[in-house]
Amino acid sequence: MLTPAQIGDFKRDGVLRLPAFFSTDETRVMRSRVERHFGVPKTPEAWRAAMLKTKSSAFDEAHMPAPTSHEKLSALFARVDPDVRWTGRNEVIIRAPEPGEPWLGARAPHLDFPIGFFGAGQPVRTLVHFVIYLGDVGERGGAFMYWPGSHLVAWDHFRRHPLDYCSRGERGSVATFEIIGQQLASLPETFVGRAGDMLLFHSLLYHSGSTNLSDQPRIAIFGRWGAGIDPGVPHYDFDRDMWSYWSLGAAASA
Ligand SMILES: O=C(O)CCC(=O)C(=O)O
Repeated sequence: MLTPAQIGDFKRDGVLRLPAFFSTDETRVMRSRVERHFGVPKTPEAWRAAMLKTKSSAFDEAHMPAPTSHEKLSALFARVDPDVRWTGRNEVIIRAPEPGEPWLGARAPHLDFPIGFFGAGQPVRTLVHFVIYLGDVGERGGAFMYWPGSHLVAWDHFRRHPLDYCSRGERGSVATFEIIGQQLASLPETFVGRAGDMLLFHSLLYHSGSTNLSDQPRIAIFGRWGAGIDPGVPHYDFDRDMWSYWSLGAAASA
């Protein structure tokens, strides 16, 4: 399920596109559940109003595919790393339709720190994140944007400034994201895709949501997954080789 070429791409770019990973039927069911959660809005205005009234975070995680329960996704994650007992969270993220508004591109480039979102649960050394589209997403339709190779730049930054990871020192996250952003040589790429497509991305990838100028909501499921760690154990020792925390594809080559 993961070829050596895919593993090489993932290590270099920090992303792996998996078109049509979820079937049309499965995707349709997930999407209609999300739409029902928001009261089945029919227009861009109705979507924007529904999103002010209804929290995405209240959408039941049991209705989202997880590496701990969804057969095909579990098999994929076992290929990524057979030694990890996958721990993490999923959430629905919608980018409301704003037709007629100016194009603002990447809205808030950042990388995900495993704090807050995981609540008071077990700390997680996040490894693999994903975006699953529950509808077709075109250019300027609220696509996920990312900087290929930025996970390597971020690792190098945290090697020199380990306290910046999860903002444990003096620098706040916004300043850290700005400094990392200035070091990036690549331009952002846009994840244009179809319903059912999934993009796996390294947990240190620099990324952003973008403006949705279409008349449809961009509905996606985001997952942030990794290895549970004991409280007090550092997420990473950035002096190590970043891939020493992975046995990426070990099962594939076994
Ligand atoms: O909605 C998106 O495309 C991006 C969301 C995001 O960057 C995040 O939640 O970390």
